[in-house]
Amino acid sequence: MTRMPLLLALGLVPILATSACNAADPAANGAQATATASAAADQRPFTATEVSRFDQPWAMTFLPDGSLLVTEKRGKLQHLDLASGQKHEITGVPKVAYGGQGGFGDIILHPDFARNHVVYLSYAEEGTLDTRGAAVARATLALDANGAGQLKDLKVIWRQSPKVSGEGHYGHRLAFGPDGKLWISSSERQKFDPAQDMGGNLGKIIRLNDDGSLPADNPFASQGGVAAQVWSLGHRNILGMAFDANGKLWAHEMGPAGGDELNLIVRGASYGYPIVSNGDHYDGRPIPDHDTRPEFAAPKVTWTPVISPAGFVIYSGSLFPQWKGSGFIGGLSSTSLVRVAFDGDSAREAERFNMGERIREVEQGPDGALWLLEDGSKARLLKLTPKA
Ligand SMILES: [Ca+2]
Ligand SMILES: [Ca+2]
Repeated sequence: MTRMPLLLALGLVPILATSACNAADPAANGAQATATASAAADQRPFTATEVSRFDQPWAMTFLPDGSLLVTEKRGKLQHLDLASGQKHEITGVPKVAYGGQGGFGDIILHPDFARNHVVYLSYAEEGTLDTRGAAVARATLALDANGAGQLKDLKVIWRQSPKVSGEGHYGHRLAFGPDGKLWISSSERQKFDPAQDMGGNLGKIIRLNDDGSLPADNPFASQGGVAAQVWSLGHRNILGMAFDANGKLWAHEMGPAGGDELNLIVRGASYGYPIVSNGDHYDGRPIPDHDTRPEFAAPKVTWTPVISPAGFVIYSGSLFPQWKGSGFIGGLSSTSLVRVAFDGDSAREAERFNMGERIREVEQGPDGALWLLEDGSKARLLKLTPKA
């Protein structure tokens, strides 16, 4: 049986996303919103087709042959051949500390993967005395002819320091920059002050050489210790980083109660947390807003109510030519896909699509389609293509 009739028999495809009102756009509020909603079905620019399902997927990346690697939070790495629909588990993965927000995290390819087959993966790692921390490993991916395979020569090249209690805010998003360096988001583990403490690497964006060694030109290299890994500080929980066509790094982060952020990441800058945030603590205690402390880099976009950003691509394909250069952010609590438009060093939310489910991960496929992973068990892998 081919894949499509099976899916049709299950009544699973295709599903259509609806355009949602942009809360930041006054024109979309009130009576006008009702008229907009009825017209929305005709204005949806894409069709979303279910391709597969995963158990608590967290991240995905495309291989040069067009197949897909997907991490699942409980600790599995899946390889999906999109042509045949065959799914195989990759063995040789590290043991993950599954629980809360922790488990298997990101997976990305070395820039020279086609030649060296090197992948990078992040995960929550158990420590001593009920502590945990994010870890990043590199390994060689050895695929069999049938699409199964294993990770070989796995080596941990970075760890969060210190390991602390709790199961939140690991961050551990990975990206390669146009500089050939490995970039890691290291969130603050819900411990607040470590984001400003250069004696640890929590609440920072980290920049390493591809083998995990320290670049000599990092902004705090002369301080030594873990500070030498740090590119920027004062971050809360970063679940998405992307480089634009000009080589600028953009990262979003979850605010506390309010104050989700999109930041342009500048060498050596502090982004203010937990001293300033446009949100407040969950227990109601206020946090001064960004504009009270101009010495901290202010967000380019801030969201209250929050979108809960997870996953991020800056689109460079041609299948959606109108979106070239736009950023796409998955929304967890907002169950949405958010399009961000950039203008030099500024950015704004340009569009928001209601997806009806929490969106965990966003990728661009080799043919320029947008791919989404929903969050949770039985989460769908969705392919977004232009509406015919
Ligand atoms: Ca990815
Ligand atoms: Ca901030």
